[in-house]
Amino acid sequence: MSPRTALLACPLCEATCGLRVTVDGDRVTEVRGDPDDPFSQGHICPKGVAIGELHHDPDRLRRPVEKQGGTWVELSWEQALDRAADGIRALQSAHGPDSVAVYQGNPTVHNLGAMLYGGGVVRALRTKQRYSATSCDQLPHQLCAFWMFGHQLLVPLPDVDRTDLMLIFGGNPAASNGSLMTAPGIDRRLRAIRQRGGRVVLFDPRRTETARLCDAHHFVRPGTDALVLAAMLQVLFAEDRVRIGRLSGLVDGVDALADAVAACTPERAEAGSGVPADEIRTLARALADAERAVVYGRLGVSTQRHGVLCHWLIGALNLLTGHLDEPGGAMFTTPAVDPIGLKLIGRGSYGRWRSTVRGRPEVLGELPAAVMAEELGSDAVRGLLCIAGNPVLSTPDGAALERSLAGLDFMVSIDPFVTETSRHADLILPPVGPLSRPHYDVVFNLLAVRNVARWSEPLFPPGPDDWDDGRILAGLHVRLTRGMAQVDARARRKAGQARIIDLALRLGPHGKRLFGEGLSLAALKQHASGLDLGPLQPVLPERLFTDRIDLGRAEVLAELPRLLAAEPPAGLLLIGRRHLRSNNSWMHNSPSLMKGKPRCTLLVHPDDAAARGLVDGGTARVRSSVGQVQAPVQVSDAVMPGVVSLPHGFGHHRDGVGWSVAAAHAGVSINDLIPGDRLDEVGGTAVLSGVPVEVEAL
Ligand SMILES: Nc1nc2c(c(=O)[nH]1)N[C@H]1C(S)=C(S)[C@@H](COP(=O)(O)OP(=O)(O)OC[C@H]3O[C@@H](n4cnc5c(=O)[nH]c(N)nc54)[C@H](O)[C@@H]3O)O[C@H]1N2
Ligand SMILES: Nc1nc2c(c(=O)[nH]1)N[C@H]1C(S)=C(S)[C@@H](COP(=O)(O)OP(=O)(O)OC[C@H]3O[C@@H](n4cnc5c(=O)[nH]c(N)nc54)[C@H](O)[C@@H]3O)O[C@H]1N2
Ligand code: SF4
Ligand SMILES: [Mo]
Repeated sequence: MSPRTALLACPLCEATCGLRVTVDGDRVTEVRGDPDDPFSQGHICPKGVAIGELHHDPDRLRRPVEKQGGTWVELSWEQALDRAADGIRALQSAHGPDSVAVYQGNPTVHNLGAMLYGGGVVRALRTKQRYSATSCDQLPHQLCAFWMFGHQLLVPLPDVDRTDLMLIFGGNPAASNGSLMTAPGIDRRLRAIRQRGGRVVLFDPRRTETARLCDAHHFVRPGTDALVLAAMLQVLFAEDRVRIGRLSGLVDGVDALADAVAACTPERAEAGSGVPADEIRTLARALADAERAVVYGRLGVSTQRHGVLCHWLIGALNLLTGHLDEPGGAMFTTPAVDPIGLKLIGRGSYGRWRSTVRGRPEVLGELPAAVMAEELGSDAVRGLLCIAGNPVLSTPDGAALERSLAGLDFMVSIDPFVTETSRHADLILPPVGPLSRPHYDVVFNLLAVRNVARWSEPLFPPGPDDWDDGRILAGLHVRLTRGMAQVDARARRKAGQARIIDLALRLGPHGKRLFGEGLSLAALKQHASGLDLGPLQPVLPERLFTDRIDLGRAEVLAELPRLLAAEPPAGLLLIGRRHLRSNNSWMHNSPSLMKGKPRCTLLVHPDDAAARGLVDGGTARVRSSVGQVQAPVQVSDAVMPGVVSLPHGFGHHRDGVGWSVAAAHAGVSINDLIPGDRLDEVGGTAVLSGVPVEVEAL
């Protein structure tokens, strides 16, 4: 057979690049960016290039396996799903629905089958023990969206392609490829801001890869961004520069916000954060004066003690300078498949139940991942269903979580690999590789900086025994709810996911409805490289789920006096970092991505290194309140004095892990240092950044 070329969207990160994949027989021989994709315009990163390696990875499980006497034994899908459902139901009938926990990891949102069928399984479990990567990630964005606009998915996105001034807090798009702004080729898009005479300013405790693309970079002490943001608002109020514009009739709570930030002058913010007061003042005025400007905050300001407060203040800055829902500002999508309209996820909720040990409130239908180790270690919880997650490496106090997992009565992982987490399971249900499933980005088209749509067919059609996440989850759902043969049948029909997307496209804002012009799956398939539906459009007030936008929410603003009163932490503060050639914990098994120097190193500022006798290439012991690790030292003035940095997602040395390449680059897990007791008091997000540590030379 001669080589063929296929077009598909990369499902590996939020950028959703179009790929052009060359295939010879059943092997991928080359992957390039698709130059005809109107959104990604040929952009590709090393992970996209390696997607064939991931798909063909010999360590990827091909069939379900069960642990029998310490070894993994293959089962048929029917046997495996029966045993999974029986095990879960047995625990729940003996100990109640909450005795089985569920954790959903990050790849679920990159996976059409998991998006369409995961919710049903979670609901069928009827458990309050629900967890996901959200509470180690974007929860503050969603909680602010829920409280400000009435729906957790109404997350404002920076209109990077039209803005003239962009302030970035705690994001490193040059490494992450952009997050909560699906914007393939983000480097080019940021450069374009400067080429059209605009400015990009970065706030980060590390001078990152993104700093090179910016006009200015400011070190900010970890966890103190809210001071800088509050001070910008203080300047706007003190200098009478608030101009809401078109939405002014809708906004409440402005006086309460003004009172809350009044004490936070730029000088006070400088003392706490290290960001110069003059610069805070200048940037606040520039935001107020610019016709097109936006403040954007990401993971570094989400996974910190004041994550919700940070995102609240960012939202307020965009709104009060007239840049919310305006071109070049913070905007919303009008997605062709609208998960809000489809009610794939509810509007949001808060405090409907509490965790059993610490009494932490449910937030957006989940308990914080930071309490998972203690909840799963308590008598209340006996079992776990883990869907596309590796919480042992990605949630706080991973070592404690491992002890809890080891003590469970029953555990099922839906995962293609034997990971640090799934090695504790009784059953592993492995979905097909990324090139054997259909794809539509239900989530990331909602979060994109343009309105776009793209459908991908499976490149290697799955065989009868190759199940994707949708089929696995539907099969489990049927067994958990007993009977309902028609649901089972739907799951088996290969066109199931395509049909749902077709209907969703027709019913969506660009849709054909039942007759007439507009989008359907057939129409979308005419655009093999994806369809551009134009720049973001203003959608407020129509898309609001509240009558008014209230900036004065008491439990959020009450955090400001606490922050102002807080003592600056002594000693070194630990932050994380991402690398272009990795993806959380699970892409360290690709030989081409792992080439080059070891990456799991501790970055230390030269002054801090000298004070501790640490030398470049030497080994350091890093100790926190919950654990210690040893890592090679990399002395670098790119980190702020007083700050050290270790990447997350490493620690593959654990026994029995099925990742042979990753095990050879094991590294250590930063989450063995991160305690579970530090949470954002409002949202419950884990504090992954700014953790106090001691570092000594070995
Ligand atoms: N200290 C620290 N901790 C962090 C972070 C940090 O910056 N610092 N980042 C946090 C963030 S942002 C996130 S999103 C979380 C991620 O947390 P998790 O989602 O728990 O972890 P991942 O490492 O993404 O692991 C994903 C798992 O899914 C499996 N997988 C991959 N593709 C598929 C698929 O298509 N289907 C199924 N069923 N399984 C699949 C992989 O093999 C892997 O085991 O980590 C968080 N943890
Ligand atoms: N290559 C690669 N790409 C990825 C991933 C990956 O693991 N590897 N993960 C994907 C996922 S799941 C996500 S959620 C996104 C995340 O996307 P980003 O948020 O862009 O990713 P990070 O690189 O973690 O950027 C966070 C930045 O915050 C900084 N920071 C830490 N603490 C603070 C603080 O207190 N204040 C401020 N201002 N900054 C702080 C860190 O130094 C870091 O540069 O990336 C996605 N893309
Ligand atoms: S940037 Fe993201 S979507 Fe694009 S090729 Fe890389 S991993 Fe895939
Ligand atoms: Mo994430």
